[in-house]
Amino acid sequence: MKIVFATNNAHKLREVSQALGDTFTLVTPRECGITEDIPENEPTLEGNALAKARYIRSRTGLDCFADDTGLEVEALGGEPGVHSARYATDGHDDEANKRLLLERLADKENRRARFRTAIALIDGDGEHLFEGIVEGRIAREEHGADGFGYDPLFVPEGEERTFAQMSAEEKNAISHRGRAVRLLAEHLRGGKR
Ligand code: ITT
Repeated sequence: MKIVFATNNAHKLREVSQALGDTFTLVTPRECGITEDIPENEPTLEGNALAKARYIRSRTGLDCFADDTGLEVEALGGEPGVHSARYATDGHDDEANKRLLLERLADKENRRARFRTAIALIDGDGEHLFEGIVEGRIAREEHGADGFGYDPLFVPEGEERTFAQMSAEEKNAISHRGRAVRLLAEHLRGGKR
């Protein structure tokens, strides 16, 4: 089954392909000839995921889905949330984002945080949303070299290691994205297309 995954993030693509398994062949926007940045200016993760999927649907007419993810930190009132990619700068500067997060939490005892992923799918039946959440905390310093983005700072509940210290399989088994993708896969396998 071929489906377009509306992302320019190679790490996400790897995680999602692994979680979906061999039944699905994921095609990227680039492989469909779409090279421009896909707009994501909505105030919510769900809104951005839908906007990305709608953009690809209108350009290709193909079944497609998009993922928008945010890190929601309790002591920061849910920030960076939907602004996670552009927290410190206008670009996707992971190092600056992690530095700013540690700075803002420097005097905070409450380190509770969660990752939340919204996946929007557009298929023959219309639009569908799937959500995945993992609770955890922000470490005092970075640990590990795997994963991407904020992974070196995020310790999921019940663990001592950050996501960046886990294998891709371990992260997918408990992560926000892994959870949302399993709901997506269930829907797709249910033949509701
Ligand atoms: P798209 O092309 O799919 O939009 P993106 O990198 O812009 O890719 P998001 O807007 O969803 O993706 O990501 C928001 C931010 O959260 C960005 O800084 C990512 O590095 C970070 N992020 C997303 N998923 C993550 C994960 O599983 N672990 C750690 N950081 C993550």
